[in-house]
Formats: sequence, C-alpha cells, structure tokens
Amino acid sequence: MAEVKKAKAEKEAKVADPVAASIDPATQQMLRRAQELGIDTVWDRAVTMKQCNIGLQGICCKNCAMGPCRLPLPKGGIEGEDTRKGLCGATPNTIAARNFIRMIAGGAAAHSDHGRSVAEVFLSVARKETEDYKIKDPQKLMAMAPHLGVETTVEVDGETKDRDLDEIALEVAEKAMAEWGKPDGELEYLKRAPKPLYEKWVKAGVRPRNIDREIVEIMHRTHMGVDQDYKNLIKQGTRAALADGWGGSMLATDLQDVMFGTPYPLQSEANLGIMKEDHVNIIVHGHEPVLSEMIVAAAASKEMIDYAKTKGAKGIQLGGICCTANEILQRHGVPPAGTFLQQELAIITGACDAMVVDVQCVFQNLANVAKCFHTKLITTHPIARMEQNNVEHIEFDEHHAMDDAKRIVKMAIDNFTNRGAEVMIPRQKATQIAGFGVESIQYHLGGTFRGNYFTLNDNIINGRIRGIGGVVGCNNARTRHNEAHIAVVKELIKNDVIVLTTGCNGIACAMEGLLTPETAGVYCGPGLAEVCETVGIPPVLHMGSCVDNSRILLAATEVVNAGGLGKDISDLPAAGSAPEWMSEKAISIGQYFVASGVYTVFGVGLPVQGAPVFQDYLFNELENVYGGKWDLVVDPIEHAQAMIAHIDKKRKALGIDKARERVLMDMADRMKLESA
Ligand code: SF4
Ligand code: MSK
Repeated sequence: MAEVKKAKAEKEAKVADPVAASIDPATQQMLRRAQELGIDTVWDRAVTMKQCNIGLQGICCKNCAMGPCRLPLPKGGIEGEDTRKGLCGATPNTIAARNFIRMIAGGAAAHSDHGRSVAEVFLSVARKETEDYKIKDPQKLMAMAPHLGVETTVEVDGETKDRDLDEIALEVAEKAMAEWGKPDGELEYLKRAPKPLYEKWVKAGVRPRNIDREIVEIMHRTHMGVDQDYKNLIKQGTRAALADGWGGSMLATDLQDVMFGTPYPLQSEANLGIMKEDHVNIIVHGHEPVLSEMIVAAAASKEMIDYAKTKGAKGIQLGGICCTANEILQRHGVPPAGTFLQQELAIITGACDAMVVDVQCVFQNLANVAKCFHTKLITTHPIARMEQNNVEHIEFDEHHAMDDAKRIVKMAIDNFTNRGAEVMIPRQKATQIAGFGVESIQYHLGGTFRGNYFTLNDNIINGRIRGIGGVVGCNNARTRHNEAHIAVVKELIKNDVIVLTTGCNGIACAMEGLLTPETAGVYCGPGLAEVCETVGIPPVLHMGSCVDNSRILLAATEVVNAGGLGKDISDLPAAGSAPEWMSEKAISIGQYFVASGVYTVFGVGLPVQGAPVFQDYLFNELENVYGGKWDLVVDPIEHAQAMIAHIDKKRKALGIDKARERVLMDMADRMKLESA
C-alpha cells in the first residue's frame, strides 16, 4: 500500500501545479484539463526536465569536438586568479562572451530575416508583381524615405514637385533590400538616433556595415580559435544587435506600417476566452504578419463567412498567440488568445479548428497536442516545418497570397464539423486598448494642434510622470506565468512611471486589464493617473510586436528631440525591462537597448553569471561606452525598484528631481502650506 502511495505521489509530482504555474485562472483551468486528459504541456515538462546549472551560467563551450568544456565556478567562489580553462585554454570570459553573442546572432537573425521577408514582399508591391498587397500608408512611406536617402521631391524647371509615389516605393524597396548586404558604408537608419548617440557608436567603432555581415561575423569570431577577448567579442555583439534594432527590426516595422497601415489605438480583448464555441476558431501564431494580414482579410470576406454558416457555425473567430497576434491586434483589433506559454492551451480548449503558424516561438509539441484533438496544425513558412506527420504544410507565397489564405481558412471551416463533444473554453477575457506607436503617442500627448512630444516632456519635467519604463519580452516556463510581468508593470505605474510595452508583456498586461484608461485610477500614482485621465490613455501603452521595440527606440528619440530632458537617450529618466525573457531575440534586444543608452534589467537569470569579469563588463563598464548597461534582478518588485532608482538618478542629473518632490506633496503637506 505504501508503495502504491509513493508511486502515486511521484506520478503526481511529475506534473506542474497549475496555481504555481500561472497567475491566470484561464491558464490554470486549461492546465488542469490537460492533466486530466493525460496531455503534457510545457509546464509539466519543466517539472521533469532539470536545467543544466553550468549551461545556465554561460560557461559550457561546445564550439569544437574536443568539448563540451564545462567550467563550473569552484564551490565557495574564486579566490585569487581564476584558472579555469577549456582544452584550448578558453577562459570563462571568452566562453560566456562567445555564447552570449551567439545568442545575439540568433536573435538579430530572427528579427532581421523577418524584416527581409517583409522587404521582399514590399519589393514585389513596388514592382507591381502582386495584387494582394498595396501601399496602405503612403504618408509613412514618405516619412521613412528620407531616412534611406530617398528623395521625395524633385526639381522641375526650378520648381519643387512631389515625386511619383511608385518611383519612391521602388527606390525605398531597393535601398531597404541593400541594407542586408551592401558592400560599403553603414546602415542608413543609424542617423535616426540622437546625434550624441551616433557619435558614441562612431567612437566605439560599432556602426553596423550591413545586417547579414554582422551576424555572419559573429559566427566566424566565435568559431574555435578566433576571437578570444571578451571586450572585442561583445563589440561585435553590439554591432549585430544595433543591426537588429536600428536595422532589421526597424525596417520590418516601417515597411509593415507602409503596407498594412500604421497602428492607431483601437479596442479589443485578450485571453483564451476570446474563442467562441459556436464559431470557427482560427488561431494564428508566430511573428510575420505577411500571411496573417491575408488571413484577416479572408476570414472577414462574405464568401468565407457564408461558407462557415453552411457548416453550422455562426461566423469565424480569429485569434492570435505571440507576436503575430500583436501584429493583427494593433492593425485590426483581432484579439490575442494568449501569450507564448498558452499556445498549447488554445488547442486544449478543443475549439481550435486550425492553428496556423509561421516563424519563431512555436512549440514543436503543438503537433503532439493537436493529435489529441481535431485541430489542423498548418505550417506556412518554407524555413519552419515540423517532422510530425499530422502537420499540414501550405507554403505561403506573396504572389498568390489571398488564394493561400482562403485555402487555409476554408480548411479550418471544413474542420469545424469534426470537433469532439468536449469543448471547454475558459470564460476569462479582458478588454484592452492597443495600437500605440510613435505617431499616436505624438497625437495623444500633443493634441491635434500640437502634435509633438512637448506635452509628454512637460509632464516628465513637472514630475507628474516620473519616467518611462519599456517592459517587454517573453514568458519563461521556469517562472510563474505572467507573475513578474504584472508585478513589475504595476509597481512602475504605481510609482508614476508610464510603461511602453511590446511582445508577450503586452499580451500579459492586456489579460490583466492594464491596457485601459480606467486602469489609471486604480493602479497608478497620482501624477500618472492625472495625465492618463486627462488625455484618456492607458498608463501602459501597447506598442506592438518584438520587432516593434524599434518603435520604443524612436519614441525615446522623439522625447530627446522635443527638448528639456537632455541630449541623448541615456540622459532620459527611462529604463528597460524583460522580466520573463526566454528567447535569443530578447538578448539581442537587450544589447541594442544597452548600446542605445538604456539601463536594461532582465529577470529569470542571465547566462553570464559563471564569468564574473565578463558579467561586470556588461553590468558596469558598458555604461562608460554607451550610457546604458545590463542588470539582473529576479524579484519583480526589486526589479521595478531598480528601474525607478535609475530613473530618479537621471531626474537628479537633469535637475528635475525637485519638481517631482513638489508634485508628490500629499494632502497634509498642502494643508500645511495653505495654513502657513
Ligand atoms: Fe573546449 Fe576550446 Fe573546443 Fe570550446 S573551443 S569546446 S573551450 S576546446
Ligand atoms: S513572441 S520572442 S515569446 S515576446 Fe514575440 Fe513572446 Fe518573446 Fe516570442
């Protein structure tokens, strides 16, 4: 009997505790259901799969077949000289720096290859090779063209005239494509940064030459026996990261806005409760909006809705996971069904008729989960297929984009009648306002007649807004789902720090109901609440997907340009955060934020802890070069407080700390003053 009890306890211990796994009741409910059905999810696998402590600290090298060489920190720490070395003599600093910048290469490649795909579609549009995509926002095209060195006017007989839009589009497309592989020069967008920042990059010798080259060079330098100086290695990491933030990602964002429309605030919902039992549910997941834009159009077409009705459905409900969700949310109001960690759960509802995936952050286990239900799992990207035989591959091509999208939507509709009896959709969903960007912040905080960043700056200078927090990034199954995201953001807004969010943090905040103007009165400090209530914006502004972190860089640049808050991004009372990061893209984003002058705090852990000298270089010395630096603070309240301390330090340096002290007088102080 005792044996049976023990076996049972062990068996039970091998699955995750739903309440410990997530703060979200919908997630907990679906996790319980998965366990009842005997389907494992990422959280259960996190219980059974132990992490390697040496890999976690960044000090395992497998860059050649004499390794893996593992250099654990001695028990009790290092006394005297650090004598650890691999077979070739590589030090912990070299190994950790090589691993770190290989992560940057992976992240920068993912973002930038996404950007390249968008640029290729845009080139097809400019060449008029596709009917399905158009230039939706010519103003954005005109705004981005000069940054690529493309003229928007032409002199004719001494008169300045607007250039033909088609001509501009073609030149922009060609110039954009060249950013990935031009033989000379530097990335065109670098000069969009504040001048002092650009000059720092010149001085440090880190201006990216072209996007592909910087990524390839990381792979060369980190090959066995090449670069063996952690400072020189991170310099190359910086080049590749800047090629991501001020290159591939920024081009992706701009060209997506030109083709699909620049986002403006709109209302939507978030969480698994957006799925509908009586509708055909299609979940799009991944990152590139090129296909999902077409799916949105196809699913909204009368032809497809009528077809869905012939199958007994009331309509078609689209939803998203990860950043494809954010892309179609910000432009069309399509609601996200959840964050990165909820992808398996969307299928476990039993109501997902098709899950359509493209690239990045897609679990291979989706195929195993889909086998347990009627869900069609469809891969669409030539570079991202799955080995399991229940996965359909419909390769998407911009030349017949709408046909592909209709085929996929039709497949989902046809599958509606195959649903099993057991559908369980959690009730939870929250309202959100999303779709903020550089342009809409300008409009909202500047007003119709004063469309600029002066009002935002005024409110920072007078202390109503203490500073700006960019809180972004993934979920990580090694930490409680969404807990740190929400705790960090709530602590920031409570302390009058306005939050700009992207990626899965944006979805987490939406699920928690933090993306509504009404939130301000509940969670914000008095200064931020007053601004949000006056202007009618949420205290947390959802700026889009992972590539849209470039919007945060440009918003920060606009704040610098509006004046009164220093001359560079590093002067601003601002800080960055990724409380639950997991992807290589997060490391690339972190490095380009740091190299753009931002104090950037990560949660979870960083794979540099086993190389204290390299870690110190990232956490302290980089600040002397770029004005920004890395930090690691796992506890979410301490994490937010570290950001606030940095913001206060910058306020003091700007001489605006006194203004804030005045603003934060409480009622007793006021009464004292009045009676004096
Ligand atoms: Fe070991 Fe050096 Fe080979 Fe890395 S490159 S696995 S440290 S011998
Ligand atoms: S999707 S990279 S889990 S934010 Fe962009 Fe979310 Fe991180 Fe993927």
